[in-house]
This record gives sequence, structure tokens and C-alpha cells, in this order.
Amino acid sequence: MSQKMKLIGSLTSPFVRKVRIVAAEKFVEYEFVLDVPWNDDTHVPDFNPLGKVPVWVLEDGKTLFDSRVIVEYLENVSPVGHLLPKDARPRIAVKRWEALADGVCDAAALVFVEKKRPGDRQDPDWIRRQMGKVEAGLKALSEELGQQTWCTGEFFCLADIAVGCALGYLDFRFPEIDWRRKHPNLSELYDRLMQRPAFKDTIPVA
Ligand SMILES: N[C@@H](CCC(=O)N[C@@H](CS)C(=O)NCC(=O)O)C(=O)O
Repeated sequence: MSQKMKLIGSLTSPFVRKVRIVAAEKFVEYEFVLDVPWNDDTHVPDFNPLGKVPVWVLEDGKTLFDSRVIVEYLENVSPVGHLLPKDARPRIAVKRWEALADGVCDAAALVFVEKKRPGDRQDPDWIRRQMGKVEAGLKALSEELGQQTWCTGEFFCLADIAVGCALGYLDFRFPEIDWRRKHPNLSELYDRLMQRPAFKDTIPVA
């Protein structure tokens, strides 16, 4: 029997936020199922063997993960609000932006988890290594954005959503990282993105 599509995720994950924003921009309807994969009572592993969110559940109960697969599916399923170019070359360029932004989130999330461990079990070298990736990723994003309005130039697309989710995640988990002062063009981009209801409605909350 056919069921409404579902998105399983938390309200803090930048990857879940990316999927929520893409679905909103493309007017795809779904039911949001709140599940924090770190909680003891999580059901996420029943839907994704990797135990990670986001997970998208299709009408026939089949599941999609990870966020990059889900957003590609949403792009194909809804004809409105194109977020990925059709042609291979510009499409790959957008996916590269997404990989870079997601990579910043991966490194930042690893630091967040490491810092939750008791002080004597934290590895400062590991934290420094991951923070180096966050800093280098931000620098590359800023350099590649330059003075353009949107990441790939004139048009808003998935690249902007992915970068916005990374910046919003840093604001949320690492307010001490002063990326706005170091990279004013990223700050302007985030302010521009926050004008959109899909961004405003998905600000991370603990
Ligand atoms: N590459 C994955 C990353 C997903 C991910 O790392 N999700 C985190 C939340 S931000 C998670 O579920 N972590 C739980 C775990 O690692 O056990 C994607 O794009 O969906």
C-alpha cells in the first residue's frame, strides 16, 4: 500500500536541513519524523544500516540515503524550482560545491562529537586536524564565491543551499568561529539565504 513520503531526521543536522530546504524549495510534500540517531531509543538503524540521518522513505517503504542521494531524487521527482543543472559539466560543478560544504559539516560534526567526550579522552591532534579542514573549507568556499551573488553566479541552486547549511551549522555549534569577519562574502551570502522562508524555517534548534 502507498504511504506518504517521510523524512527521518533531527533538527540539528545540517544534512537534514539541506534536504528540508530542497524539499521546501521544490514544494515536495512529506511527513517529518523526528529521530535523533544518538539517542538510545532511535529507530534510524531500522531504516539506514549506517545509523545516520537524513533518511527519506518513499511511498512504497523503500529508503534513500544519504543527503546527496536524497536531494538528487527530489530534483528529479519535482519539476519546479530547478536546483541542479541538466548538463553534465555545470551539474558536476554544483555537486563539487555540495561536497565541499558537506565536508566542512563532516569535519565540524566530528569535532563536536569529540568535544562531548570527557576531557581526558579527547584527542587534541584529532580536533586540530578536523578544525584545519573546517578553516580550509571555509577559505575555499569564500575564494570560489568571490563577489558573485550566488555560488555558481547568477542563479540560486543546490550549491547555495549546501553552503548555507554548513554556515548555519557552524553558527549553531561553533559560535566562537568568527567566519563572518574572516569571510564577509560568505556572511553576505548567508544573510541573503536567510531571506528565504525555507532557510528561516529550518534554523537548527537543540
Ligand atoms: N554523508 C551523510 C552524513 C550524514 C551524517 O553524518 N549525519 C549525522 C547527523 S549530522 C548522523 O546521523 N550521525 C549519527 C552517527 O554518525 O552515528 C549525508 O550527507 O547524509
